[in-house]
Amino acid sequence: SDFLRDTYDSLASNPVTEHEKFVYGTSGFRMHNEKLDIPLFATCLITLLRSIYCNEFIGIMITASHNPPQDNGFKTVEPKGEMLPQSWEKYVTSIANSVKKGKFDEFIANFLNVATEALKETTVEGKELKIIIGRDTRQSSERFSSFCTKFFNNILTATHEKIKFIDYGVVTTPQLHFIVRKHTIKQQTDKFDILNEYFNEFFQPFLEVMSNLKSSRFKKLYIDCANGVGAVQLEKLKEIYSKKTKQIEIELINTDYDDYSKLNVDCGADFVKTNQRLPANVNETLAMDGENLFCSLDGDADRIIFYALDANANFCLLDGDRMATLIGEYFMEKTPKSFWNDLKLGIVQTAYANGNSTSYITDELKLDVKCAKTGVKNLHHDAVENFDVGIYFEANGHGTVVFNDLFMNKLKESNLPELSLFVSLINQAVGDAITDMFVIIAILLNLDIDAKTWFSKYKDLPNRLVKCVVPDRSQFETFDYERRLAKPAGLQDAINHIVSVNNALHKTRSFVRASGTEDVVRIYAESHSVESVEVVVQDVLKAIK
Ligand code: NG1
Ligand code: ZN
Repeated sequence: SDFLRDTYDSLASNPVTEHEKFVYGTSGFRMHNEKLDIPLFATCLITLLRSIYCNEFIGIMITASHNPPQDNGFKTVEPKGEMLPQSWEKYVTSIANSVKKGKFDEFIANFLNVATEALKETTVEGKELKIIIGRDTRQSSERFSSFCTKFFNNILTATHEKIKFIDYGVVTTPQLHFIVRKHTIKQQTDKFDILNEYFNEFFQPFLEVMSNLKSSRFKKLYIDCANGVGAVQLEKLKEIYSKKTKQIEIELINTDYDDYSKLNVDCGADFVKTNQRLPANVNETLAMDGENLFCSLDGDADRIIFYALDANANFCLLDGDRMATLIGEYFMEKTPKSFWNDLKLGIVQTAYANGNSTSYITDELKLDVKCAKTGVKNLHHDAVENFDVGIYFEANGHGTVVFNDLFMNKLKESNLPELSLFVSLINQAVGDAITDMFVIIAILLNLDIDAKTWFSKYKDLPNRLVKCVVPDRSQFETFDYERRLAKPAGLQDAINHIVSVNNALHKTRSFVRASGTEDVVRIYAESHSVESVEVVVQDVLKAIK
């Protein structure tokens, strides 16, 4: 059609992306917003194909999560709320890289090839295309969202195909996953009232948890919204919350999403985890007071980090490892041992999990622990595969819990009302900062512990995560869940040597892997002392260069 041709020509002649190589990675496309027009075009096209293939709603989320304000990105969402299957990533990558000036015919030929391969075993006729979009609060998100609207409306007029296109506007990433799944499960084609749906599912049980409490050790909950979409949604929830309960007062901080330049700047989950310090606008004295509870969301509200200051104003980081172990402990606490006779409860982590959290899980909680490759879709998969109740978190605060029918049936048969209510707080589809927050607060209240007691369960090993720019990060190939390098030749031996000479207390670990989201390799090290960590990191850096 004319629309396709005109769009193609204008995209292909943009000098900014002339020599750019696009990759749809673990978190979709993600880069500076000025380079994203072609990736968006490719995302729309793959969404069309995927929607034909699945014959159900497919979602597009416009966000770059914790990245700086000028970045943006896109990822597609499957009918049941999962992410695009890995086997399709190469299709969308290939479409994006085939947009080249004066090569429209080649582009079309490539697209038809991709479509033929992707849609083999599928019939195209008679399918209604069903597409849902949502976006975060970034300045460029609105422009990208308008493009999607224009794109799908033009497909509609050009082909006279039946198309259902729903724009949910500014929503969190987990809300978009949730709503796509809702459309699929309920087979509904009309737009939902998202707040109402989400509220009924997760917020209602949380209010019930609160109303079952006789008293609360917390007076106030401070939520750092990273100046992003979390604030938009939590402002609405807060209004309902304050009418229903007086138990814990909620204060939202860093809510300035109208000032685009503030997103994720000096605040939010990624800032807190990386810098191990309080975000902007959190007062030190308040953070030392055990009657207050603090957490930070990231820019699209799929990650959360809790924290406190101890009596000496030392920072106590309560990250993904801490949430996973707390949830594991809670399940053990609230069930008789015999409950698990024919059920498996376990925790999935990545190589970035602190070694002492792993020891705590095996030695103290006596639970199974599995290591997965970086990226929540890998953790999610391994949790479902290995356990009846699988708790999974990346150290950076992204994760959730998944259950199978075996567990749900056993729970129904057992008389465990408190655990049943707790289970209904969990968003199984995807890691969700807002529902994870409900989950953690419910546990702390029910176990009657404050953040510092939670922090004292085990001691993190000193650790560091650094980036290193290399000429070609694709030269770094890993195995053993990214804990060891197969290539470049010799580097793993060098790392082994560095670790072994610094391993007096048998706590030292270090590994190197290529980032999937940035053009760098990451070096992680942990050891019994800060000094030892520093030596290992510096020596590994030298070995790489
Ligand atoms: P990469 O850049 O591949 O290390 C980062 C995070 C992941 C995950 C993805 C997706 C670390 C060390 N890595 O991946 O945990 O969140 O981004 O956003 O935190
Ligand atoms: Zn995020």
